[in-house]
Amino acid sequence: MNTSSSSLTQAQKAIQAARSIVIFTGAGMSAESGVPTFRDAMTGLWARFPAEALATYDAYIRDPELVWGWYEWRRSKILGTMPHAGHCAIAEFSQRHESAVLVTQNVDNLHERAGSADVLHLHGSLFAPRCIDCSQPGAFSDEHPQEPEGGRRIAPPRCKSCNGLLRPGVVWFGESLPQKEWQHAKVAAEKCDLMICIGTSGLVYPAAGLPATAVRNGATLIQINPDETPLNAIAHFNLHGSARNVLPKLLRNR
Ligand code: BV8
Ligand code: ZN
Repeated sequence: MNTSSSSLTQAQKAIQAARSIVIFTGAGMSAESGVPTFRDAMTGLWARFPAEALATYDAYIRDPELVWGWYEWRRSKILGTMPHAGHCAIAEFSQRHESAVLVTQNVDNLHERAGSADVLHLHGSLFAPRCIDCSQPGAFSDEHPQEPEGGRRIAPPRCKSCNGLLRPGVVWFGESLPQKEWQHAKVAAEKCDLMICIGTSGLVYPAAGLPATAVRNGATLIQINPDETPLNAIAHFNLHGSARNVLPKLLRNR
């Protein structure tokens, strides 16, 4: 980890002094569990599409089998992985700091499987399919689909109430974020005195605006990311390392 021990110590002191903490995670949080990030190249059946082009309502309506197959491939990859030490460090920290708010852009369930509760999913979840017509929640037939690495086209299941197609329970580009989760996350960012931002490229709005909201309202911002992002300019601490390596050191006994 190329994080200077002094910046790590200073960041630990800032956490110790904080009274209201928000933890904000992006796809880089799940990378070391083997879940591809949105920046990673698309593979197999979807290699010719940028993720942003597939993660839309129009793409789904145009080719439901291609898009449902992509989400089932992603769901199968997530079910085949485990949360890593960084997810566990966040879960243990939240148990010691009940007022800490965990906000994620991720659609996987790794925070929950590490023991975090009340996770605010701003971009929905792969594990909550619903009917595209009547919004009735759907259920998966098999808990762990074994999808081939290159993926395959899959006909989406049908709604039990109106026979409409099921859609993934995620927020697609061009769709609004879930109001309750978004309002809660926005107020938490406005009111916190420290935000820890892990594994996000800071490119997808409105979620990507949360760190700036926190800083504008006087909070200290700690960023954990091996790469530079637009957040480097506003973070008080840029810990250039990975989620799995940095989080256990940063949050240990804090
Ligand atoms: C909205 C679910 C408006 C789906 C996702 C045209 C029309 C409409 C809207 C727009 C438009 N143009 C722009 C917009 C706004 C748009 C947007 O921001 N687009 C971007 C591309 C510019 N936003 C939206 O559309 C949002 N809705 O604006 O609605 C509206 C208002 C009113 C009424 C109607 C509409 C909805 C955005 C949500 C999209 N859905 N996910 C799915 O998963 O398939 S977002 C998706 O991309 C992911 O969930 C993820 O959140 C995001 C990618 O961001 P990151 O999480 O940051 O991940 P990324 O891969 O980018 O970066 C990973 C980072 O981790 C990197 O920095 C890397 O260095 C780091 N890393 C890597 N390894 C590690 C690590 N860090 C730590 N440790 C490691 N080991
Ligand atoms: Zn229906």
